[in-house]
Amino acid sequence: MASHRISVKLCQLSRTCSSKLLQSKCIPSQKRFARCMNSVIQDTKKSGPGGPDAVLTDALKPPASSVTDEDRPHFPGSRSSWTEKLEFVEPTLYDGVPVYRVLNREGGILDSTQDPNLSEETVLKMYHSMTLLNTMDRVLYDSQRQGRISFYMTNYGEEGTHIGSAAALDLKDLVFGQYREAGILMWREFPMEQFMNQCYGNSADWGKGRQMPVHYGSTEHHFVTISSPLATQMPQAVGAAYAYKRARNGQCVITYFGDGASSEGDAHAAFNFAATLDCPVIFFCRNNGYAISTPTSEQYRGDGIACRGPGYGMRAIRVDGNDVFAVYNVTKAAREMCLAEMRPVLIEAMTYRIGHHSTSDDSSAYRSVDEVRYWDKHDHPIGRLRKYMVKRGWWDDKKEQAWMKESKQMILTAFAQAEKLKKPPITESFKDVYAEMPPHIRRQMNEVKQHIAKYKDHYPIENFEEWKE
Ligand SMILES: Cc1ncc(C[n+]2csc(CCOP(=O)(O)OP(=O)(O)O)c2C)c(N)n1
Ligand SMILES: [Mg+2]
Repeated sequence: MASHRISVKLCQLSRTCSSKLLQSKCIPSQKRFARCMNSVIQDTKKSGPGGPDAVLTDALKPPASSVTDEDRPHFPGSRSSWTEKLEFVEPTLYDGVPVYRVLNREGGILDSTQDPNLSEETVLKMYHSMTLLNTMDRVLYDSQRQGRISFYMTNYGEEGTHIGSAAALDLKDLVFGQYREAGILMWREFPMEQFMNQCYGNSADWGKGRQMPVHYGSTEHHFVTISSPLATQMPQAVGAAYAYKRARNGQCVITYFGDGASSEGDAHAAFNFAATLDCPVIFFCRNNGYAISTPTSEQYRGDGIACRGPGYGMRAIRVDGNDVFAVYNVTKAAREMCLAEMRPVLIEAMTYRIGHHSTSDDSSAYRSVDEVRYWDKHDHPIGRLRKYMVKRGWWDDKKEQAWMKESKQMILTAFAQAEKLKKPPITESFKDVYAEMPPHIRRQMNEVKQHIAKYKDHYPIENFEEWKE
């Protein structure tokens, strides 16, 4: 429950601060409020997230105040006090939500109370999943460059956010991803052949070749099919969480989204619906510094995404996304809170997108090679976990070499098989929207069939399976 306490504590910061100020019967000047907030953050740092915790206890208590209910404003929904000072709330009120971490850059545990104490088997699975994802990205990225698939998006640098969160969830928790979360599926053992089949859009693809590459989906893996329009998955996730709450099925919903997606109207609607309807949903923001070429400095003026949580009446936490154990701890705690209290939680995982946005992008046009190199060489989630494992005697160079060879082979075998398969029959694109095909869709399908039959020399029909009917 240590991880539970850190989240509760961090997200009660502003309430604690207000309660401290109320206790001293003062109306906060911004400076005083900022000082108070900083002292709370310092207390938090000192006592440690799981340590003895006066701040947390105070925060959870209603503020002891001589102000009676009669003295307070009675506006509907109001929970504040009166002031006779004309003061605007400054956006720079406090230093910012701190970044929770467990591992240092050398793979050492900073505070033993925060060590999730995962078994060797689990840590190995984490490492295998992160590196497999990394190797798969290299193979598929290169295959796009060679013209074998149409498009690809790598996950470089964000492996810690995927695997740390996936490992903390129950396998049946429902995932609504954005598009850069293949690691969740990797953890859930989505078959390697399926990754390949989907990117090739071949006849063995569970999505029947109807989606762009990387738009995976699997009912069996409780992973809703990716759709490209940003943030549309977020209100959908809230709706699913509301249904889960009503069904009392003991599962929660998680939705992933980027720093860019968080500016979409859908993100705000999702936050507010989740908070007001008390939905068991985890909002997991991968803040990787960029939305294609737009840096976060142009994306928002506030303190990132985490600070929006209290604005919507939602708990929030910021975590080092390159620290797989820290991500694991916060997601586990968020899941427990979601289900125990039927409330949403917002996680902002700080990370860095090492690759280009997609194969349609060239990031050298808007960021320096040195910036990218820093994250690749000095603060990489995989390197950090490897150092931890080496320290424990669980990993060494020999094992690394053997695993790299084995995993690359596994990927290349699946890749070669996928490439051999034909595309699904063209008629598949007209099916599965309606249980029974309506006449207008059937008419369109027949027109396409006649067109292709007439102009077959102009189409690579040999790459497609023949339609049956
Ligand atoms: C509604 C909508 N607007 C614009 C786009 C084009 N687009 C695709 S990805 C992207 C950037 C998203 O950035 P972010 O959410 O930070 O995710 P990241 O790519 O960094 O993982 C944009 C603008 C889109 N897909 N949908
Ligand atoms: Mg981004």
